[in-house]
Amino acid sequence: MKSWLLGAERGFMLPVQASSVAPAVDALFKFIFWVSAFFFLLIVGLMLFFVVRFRRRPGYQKPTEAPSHNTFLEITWSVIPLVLVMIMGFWGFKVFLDLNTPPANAYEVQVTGQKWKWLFTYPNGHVDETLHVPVDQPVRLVMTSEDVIHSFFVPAFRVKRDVVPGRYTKLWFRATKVGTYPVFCAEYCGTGHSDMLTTVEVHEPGGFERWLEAASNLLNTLPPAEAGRRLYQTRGCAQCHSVDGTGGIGPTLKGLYGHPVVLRGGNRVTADENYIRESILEPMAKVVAGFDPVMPTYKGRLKDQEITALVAFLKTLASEDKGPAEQGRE
Ligand code: HEC
Ligand SMILES: [Cu+2]
Repeated sequence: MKSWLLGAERGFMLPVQASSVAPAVDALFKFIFWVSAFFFLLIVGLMLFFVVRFRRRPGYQKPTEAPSHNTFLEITWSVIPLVLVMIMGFWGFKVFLDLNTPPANAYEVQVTGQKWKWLFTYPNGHVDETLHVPVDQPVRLVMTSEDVIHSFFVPAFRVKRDVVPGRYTKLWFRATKVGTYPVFCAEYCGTGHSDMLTTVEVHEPGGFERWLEAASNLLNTLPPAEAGRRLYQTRGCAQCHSVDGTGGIGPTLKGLYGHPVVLRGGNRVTADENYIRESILEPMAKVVAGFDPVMPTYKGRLKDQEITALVAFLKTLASEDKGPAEQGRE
């Protein structure tokens, strides 16, 4: 299990409070919890006590008839719960409004949910699989899904919202503590649902801008093969393709470059630069034998320079020894 799931950054009972709304959500939660616990113990405790105390015993005498009602008692047990429920209602409404009213100057990040990962698109076009945000600045997420309903949940921020195909849902928060916190999908969305984990990285002042600058200039600051490795990790390839010879939804990329590939229908091609480029842009054009044509096209989603970097990365994996899962390859 990842260290941030078990690490020191945990509160007692609830996760650490890392956003501006977290204390208010927790206070309300604790109020409702302890009121419920108190009345549960009071009612169940009295019930058990009366069952034992007034059980039928030898020498049982028929009790005198009970009064049909008691106005004072009835008003008391109606007004006290009414007041408590109204407190919960008004308090809840106030917190609800805070949770749903982003400040006007919020920094906006687009979120895409898809089976089974999150993609975060920053205003400058950079796409990442982890969410990075500056500390102490309101951030507004505009979220949508490519396939089924997902739910974006950051326990440390106490925010959660459904991410729905064909429409935008919004959510905002202001992170108050620098650190790394888990992000979950909280809506069962298929086999890979439990893998739909990522993190939100809260940067110290200035750190966010530095990170965005470096991450966006990946291709200019790193050697192509290294940039390709990053792209392989951040653009979803790793979800389906291993680089160590093990199997997956797609063929392993280990030992692919420069080797012959058997296609569906029996044809053979050599995996050169053009074949790899075509596989990324038009996955349906040549489907590898033994695999389903489920790879999404990256046309319009990867720049030429990025594809070149990916090819450079695949070249570094062109080893001679083949793993057991290198189906359709000789
Ligand atoms: C949803 C799963 C999925 C994702 C994501 C995905 N692929 Fe694929 N990929 C496949 C499958 C399945 C095949 C085999 C069927 C086919 O050829 O279309 C494949 C085939 C390929 C091939 C040809 C492999 C061979 O052995 O001939 C290459 C190269 C490739 N993918 C690269 C990539 C790269 C690079 C990315 C990320 C930018 C990526 N894929 C993302 C599923 C995926
Ligand atoms: Cu999901």
